[in-house]
Formats: sequence, structure tokens, C-alpha cells
Amino acid sequence: MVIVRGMFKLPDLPYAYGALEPYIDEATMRLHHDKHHAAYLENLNKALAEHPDLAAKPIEELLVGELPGEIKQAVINHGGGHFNHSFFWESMTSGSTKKPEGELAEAIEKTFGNFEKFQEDFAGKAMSVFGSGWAWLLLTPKKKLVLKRHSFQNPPLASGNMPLLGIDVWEHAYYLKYQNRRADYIKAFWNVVNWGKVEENFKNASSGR
Ligand code: MN3
Repeated sequence: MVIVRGMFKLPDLPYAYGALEPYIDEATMRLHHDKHHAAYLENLNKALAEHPDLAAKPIEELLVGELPGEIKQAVINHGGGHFNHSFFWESMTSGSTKKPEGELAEAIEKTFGNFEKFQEDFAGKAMSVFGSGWAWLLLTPKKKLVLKRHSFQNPPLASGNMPLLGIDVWEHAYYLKYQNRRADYIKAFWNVVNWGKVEENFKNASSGR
């Protein structure tokens, strides 16, 4: 367990560091979780040190609420980093079913044509992130599925969209194993997607929770 000082705590991974091998290697997971995610938290807690009222809020609420000007960008960067990574860990599993089922599968087919086309479009979005950022499958307030690129750690909640699935394409997420081959990392990601979790996200977002 990694100890981070301050109100926001680093959640443990919901699986062992090596559980996503060979697709995402243990060394990357250790560094990514214990160092990168922890650093976002350290910096978020530092930014909120003088704002205990804000530090007591759930991260989702903090990211969509009003923020004092002097800490706003720090909360977007580091609070976004905390939210995005917490979400990302939960979106992966060693026991991936490799494809969605039920209503989510239907919605994906309706929006993108078929699952393979969705994978292609999602990968295209992730490939087209210039520099550091994320690609997201989101449910809009009008309950439409959309793919979006987000630079840096800009969190997906701000515009009222609900995140269903995201991929971290910062180099720290893949460079140890894949070096500059981002496309190979994205291809490998499909082997570890926790579709049960994505379906749960879709159900909650669809019912407005
Ligand atoms: Mn990352």
C-alpha cells in the first residue's frame, strides 16, 4: 500500500500488479500506479491544503463544482489525474470477456455499425491524441455514445458527459514495454478491458446516476 499525505487517498489496484501481463506489464503498472497516480494525489492534496471544505468532497463533485481561481488549474490537472487513473484501473481485468454484451453492445452497434468498427474508431481517437492525453467513450447528457480526445488530464466529467471507457495514452502508460509503438499498446488494451465494469458504467450513466 502506498501512503499519500492528505485527504485524498490512493486506491489499491483491484488486482495484482502483474495481473494484466503480457498485455500491460508489471513494471509499468507499478510505476504508473505507485509513482504517477500517487504524484497526482500528492499534488492535489497540496493544492487543497488550505481548502479543507473542498478536500472533503468526492472527487467527482470537486471536478464539476466551482473552484477558487488560484487552485482551479491544479485541481483540473491533479484531481483530473486522480479521477482518470482511478477510473482506468477499474476498467481493466485479467478476465476480460473481450466484448460487451446486452444494452451496451446494442448501443455500440447502433452508434458505430458494429463492435469492430467501434474498436477501430476508438483506436483512431487514441492514436490521434497529440502529446499526452486520453481517449474516451462517453455518454452525453442526451444519452448518445461519443468518442472524445482529452489533452493532459482534463477530466471527462466537466461537460456533463459520463465516462464509460478510457485509455491513457501518456507515454508513461506504455513506453517501458511498447516504446513508441502506441498502436500496439492500444491493440493489447482490448485484451484487458473489463466489459462488465463498462456495462455497469453505461447502466448508471443511462439512468442518470
Ligand atoms: Mn497515466
